[in-house]
Amino acid sequence: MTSEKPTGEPLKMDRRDFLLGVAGTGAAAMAPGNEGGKLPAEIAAEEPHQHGVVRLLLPQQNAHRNRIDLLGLWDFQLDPEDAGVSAQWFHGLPSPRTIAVPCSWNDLFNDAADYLGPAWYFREVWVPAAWRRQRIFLYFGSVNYAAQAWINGTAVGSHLGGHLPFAFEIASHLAWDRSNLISVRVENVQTATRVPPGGNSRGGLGGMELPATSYDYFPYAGIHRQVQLVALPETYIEDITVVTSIEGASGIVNVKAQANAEWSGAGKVQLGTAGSAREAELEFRRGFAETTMRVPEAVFWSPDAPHLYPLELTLSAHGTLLDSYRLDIGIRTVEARGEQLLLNGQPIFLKGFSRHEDFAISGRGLNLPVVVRDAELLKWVGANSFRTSHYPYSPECMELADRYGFMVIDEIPAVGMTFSDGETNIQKRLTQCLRDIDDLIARDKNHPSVIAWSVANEPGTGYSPGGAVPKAEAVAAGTKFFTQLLGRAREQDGTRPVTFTTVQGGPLEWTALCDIACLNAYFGWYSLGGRLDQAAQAFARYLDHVNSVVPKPTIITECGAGTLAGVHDEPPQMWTEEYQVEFLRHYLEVVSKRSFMAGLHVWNFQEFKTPQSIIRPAGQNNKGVFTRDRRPKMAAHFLRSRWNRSLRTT
Ligand code: GCB
Repeated sequence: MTSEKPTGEPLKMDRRDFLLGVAGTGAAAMAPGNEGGKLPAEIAAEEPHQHGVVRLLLPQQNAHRNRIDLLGLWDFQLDPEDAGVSAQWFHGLPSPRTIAVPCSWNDLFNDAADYLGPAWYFREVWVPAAWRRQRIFLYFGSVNYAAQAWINGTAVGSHLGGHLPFAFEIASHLAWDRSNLISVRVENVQTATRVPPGGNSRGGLGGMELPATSYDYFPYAGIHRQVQLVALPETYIEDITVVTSIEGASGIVNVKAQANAEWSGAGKVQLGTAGSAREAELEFRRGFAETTMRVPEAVFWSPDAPHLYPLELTLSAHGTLLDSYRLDIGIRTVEARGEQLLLNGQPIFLKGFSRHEDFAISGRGLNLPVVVRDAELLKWVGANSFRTSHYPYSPECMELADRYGFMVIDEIPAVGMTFSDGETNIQKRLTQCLRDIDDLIARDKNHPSVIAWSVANEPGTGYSPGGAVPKAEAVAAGTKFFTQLLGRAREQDGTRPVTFTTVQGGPLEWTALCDIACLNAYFGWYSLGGRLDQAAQAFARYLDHVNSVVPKPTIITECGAGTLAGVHDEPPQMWTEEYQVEFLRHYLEVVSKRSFMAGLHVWNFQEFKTPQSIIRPAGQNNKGVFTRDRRPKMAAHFLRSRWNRSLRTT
């Protein structure tokens, strides 16, 4: 067992330590999750490359842009022998069954429950003749993890990494007099150099979990979000960046726009609704234009008043509109200053959850009713914030956060980063993380709800006594890694704080590189279980220690206790609903007494699926305050009574 010392030493007896203690390391490569179909050796050895990827603005439909949703029923086939490419399955699948898109495949088919190897999606689509002179793209909102696409048998591109959008340009491969065949090969093989890494140098989870991962959520695989054919005009808006500031009662809105092909010409920005709209002219030179607008007596975006202004950007030539794009923007500022987090210049306290995109049957697939229900429940319970642990959430979820007024810590899928398995692996993960942060910021930078970027969850040194890499070396490798990754986030967006969430007792050298200290804490669960008074004292010492080393605004980004819904006891025992309430009561008490605390996110909003193991009953992490089907436990009522009191109240 670990001891509680107010130092930088590891304090958390987490499930990794627990399992490693039982099972030792090194079993992950042989783990059952990697057997669900012989894994192609080349995937394990050499990561396929990403090619042909185009970044688009979130597709929308208007007089100049069009899209065809490809959601629905597709043909589907597992490819455990990885025979599909050589057998040319991109022309048609030999013995398909039917799958829903979007959806994870794991909860649909009994024989695919733990399968993460290659699988094929296939369907036909007609492209309207009216699109002939347009730029045409095949767009995916998220495919987990590696995707390769073919149109009519021709490879059009490949992409690595789940949870973020990508597109391939396809017009030259399309047929106009017949239907087109789309096929997509998807796999989510767990390897040490992916993000998140699978069975990695740390031994993953000791090979005792099914499927073997190095993280505590189910590695759902499949086409998880929108798939669309997108038609854009020859000259189109490639990117828009909106940055807002405040001067007295006025909002200042800076708009930067990018047109494709270094286009030069005229454009316009319209801000606000008809009647009260303001306009500014844009002059594009070599594809770039910028303007700044003032909104007197602006309504600033905040959780209490999440006011959005419609912004429309247009391109035109000789009086003819070429393209337009519409965004809803919020005017607000966010800043980490001293030990406070400021929204519109006022100290703010985040109340809410770290979450998961997770639901029975649809898995990690976009499930719009659940997206809406979750926003409603967050409001009901009095939350004003959440973190997109442990990966970017759907664009629809982010849109709702803008509308409902949730302040979001937006995170890339960098869970389980370690620094003891050699420079080559570390560099490969860094390459993927840099790509992820670029793509995340490109996708979400115009959401007023996003108040911080998180570049990782719970990185660890990966050090083990007797291992090849001394601890100091691993810490130094992590420092180098996070200096680069946080630096990249700041380079892409200088207007939001950047951070990552630190594992209890993790190296504070790394936390010091962040603008906000984000801490995950499990005193009273993984250590000092059942002894909540001692746990609260240890937690308080830990917070004060971190603050003495990193005197910055501090947020508890995770704290929670496993809880079986409907199980009660007095006095509270671990796993009972009473214990979860008392656990949270103790944490709120400690946090409320510290002025440097800028928020608390409970782990987790809802119960979620995770690999099967001896510490996760029925393959589920039970720390949810709501059950997996979103029914409140006692703790949800407790939080509601605390959080609805006032914004500042913890
Ligand atoms: C953590 C992880 C999260 C786990 C949680 C737990 O620190 O960030 O992914 O699910 O602990 O319940 O152990």
